[in-house]
Amino acid sequence: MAKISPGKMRSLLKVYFIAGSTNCLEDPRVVLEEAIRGGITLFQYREKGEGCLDDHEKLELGKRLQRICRDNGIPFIVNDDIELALELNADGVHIGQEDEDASLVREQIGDKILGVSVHSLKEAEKAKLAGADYFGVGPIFPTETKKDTRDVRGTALIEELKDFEVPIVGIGGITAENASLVMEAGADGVSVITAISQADDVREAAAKLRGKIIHKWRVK
Ligand code: TZP
Ligand code: MG
Repeated sequence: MAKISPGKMRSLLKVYFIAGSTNCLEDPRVVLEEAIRGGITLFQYREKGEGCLDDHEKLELGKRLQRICRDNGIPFIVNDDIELALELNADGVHIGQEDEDASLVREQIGDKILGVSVHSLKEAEKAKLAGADYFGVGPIFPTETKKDTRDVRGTALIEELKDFEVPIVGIGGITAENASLVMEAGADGVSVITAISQADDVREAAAKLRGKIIHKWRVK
């Protein structure tokens, strides 16, 4: 697989759904299927938080969610766990600043998609040099999902990173109501956990978010 082009990456980032078993109100497989029906463009398997699955169970759920993504043409990204990503032959990996060094991860994953969370211009420069395919920027708005986040920064960093030529996705407290602010600041897409995984109607929530994005920023 050749390295993803920035244009293709930008189109995949539009409605980026992130979830693991602890985020979902029902079977994560059902949630993912419904989210796909609603029009998500990319999925990240993030098995974290109190009561999350480990080892074999984490691998098994990953396989099942990856199968659903494959059957529906949605690329499957693994959060943090490089070993799991390689074992599953996932489409990519997303890492934070507390995880392994991005250059080392790039060496291990070859041409797979590499997403890196950045919180400053300096971190962004380093991630770009390491070969990041996209930046995750956040938390944009307050979030209950991740307790150890950096300070809420609004869209300021997205605006600063606009001319970096690396696709950008916003994260943290994003909903259908505030997604336009993230896009207007210059992001290529929005990534959400709660807005989709905890919705009464997952499909409708994903479709509503997609509707806000493609209203102005058409998915290619
Ligand atoms: N990184 C920064 S904020 C966040 C992560 C993983 C959580 C986003 O979750 P939500 O529920 O969409 O606010
Ligand atoms: Mg991490």
